[in-house]
Amino acid sequence: MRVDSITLRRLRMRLKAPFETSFGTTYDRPILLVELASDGITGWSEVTATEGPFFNAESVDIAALVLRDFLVPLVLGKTFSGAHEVPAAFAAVRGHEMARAGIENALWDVEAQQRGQPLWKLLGGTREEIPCGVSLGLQDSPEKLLEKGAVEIAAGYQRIKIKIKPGKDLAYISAVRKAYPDILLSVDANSAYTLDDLEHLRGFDEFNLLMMEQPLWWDDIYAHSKLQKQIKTKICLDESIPHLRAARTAVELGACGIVNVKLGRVGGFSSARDIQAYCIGKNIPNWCGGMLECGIGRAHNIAVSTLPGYTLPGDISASARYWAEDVIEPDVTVTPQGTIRVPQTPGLGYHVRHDLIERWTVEKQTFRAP
Ligand code: OSB
Ligand code: MG
Repeated sequence: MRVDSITLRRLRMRLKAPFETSFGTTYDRPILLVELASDGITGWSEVTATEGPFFNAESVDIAALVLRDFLVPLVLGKTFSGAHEVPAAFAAVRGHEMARAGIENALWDVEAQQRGQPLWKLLGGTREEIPCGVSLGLQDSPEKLLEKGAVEIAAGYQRIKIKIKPGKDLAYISAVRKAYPDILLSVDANSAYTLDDLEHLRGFDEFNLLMMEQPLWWDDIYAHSKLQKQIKTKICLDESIPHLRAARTAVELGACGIVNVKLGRVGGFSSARDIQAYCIGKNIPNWCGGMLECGIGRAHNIAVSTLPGYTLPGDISASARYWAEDVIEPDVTVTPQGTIRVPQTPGLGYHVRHDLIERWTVEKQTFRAP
């Protein structure tokens, strides 16, 4: 596969409802898409960076710059025998995982189309139906949270995750647990606590949570290992795991019992597969996290969730929970049993709506190989 051209597109998509985490509220999701042409085939991917460097050190603007000045020149005009060769081409660049994933994942889409295979099969996926959960943003009151939760439970979702932060935790967790004694329930703090909160966090143990996601500093695996030894609830790391080396450090230090894999955060499908292969050998369950993706990122998330070891419901929910209209066809839909059936057509498995993407594009830059 020769990389003939790469187009970076900026879109602005309005979320149906604002999404609040401990690091901020998103109203409009800035979307950065990569359109990669190779041998007459177009592959798509989504750069999952957020508007500012608050989830990780990346942002859509920083990612676009790193792509334009450093990553695109490293692959443009080059020939790859498989998308798995892309990480080696980026070896000199440190960090910027979401930007890297943008190119690598688009080439995976090209490769799958070229081989006439669904992307999930090419990756080595084994599951044709994946379990789904929802992530509920911070709400104004426990009652409001219960209202939101009821809708999702009725829709069949298999796990509810609630965002928490100091002052918006115990009352919310206990309200949901009381209303639903048996559901899979987890919490995500996005690094809102410190080790000084140990006693408080230990109080979560009584709610039989599936996991507590990223309670402490985004870059501090050691602190999580200290916390994990003193609480019963399993810690799941999200922000702290940008690559396999971090996953290995976390597991060996006993910093978590579960690892969330986000395709962008770990730098793409190759790294996600490495982490999955390592975790399965250590009996550490994986699941796929979300970054409020549009249909393209969502389709990639579905593909990675078919890998062995993705035994827990992911944060992959229906397009319609986020968007009035999505950029793929058909929309991602969830069965009444809270699953997504994986597509069977080559590549992404969804039709990319070029017309809509073109209409919503606010900025576009194409780089062509000579
Ligand atoms: O920590 O999982 C997270 C959204 C933006 C940034 C970080 C996170 C999230 C979510 C949303 O929880 C997951 C989704 O896409 O539904
Ligand atoms: Mg998280």
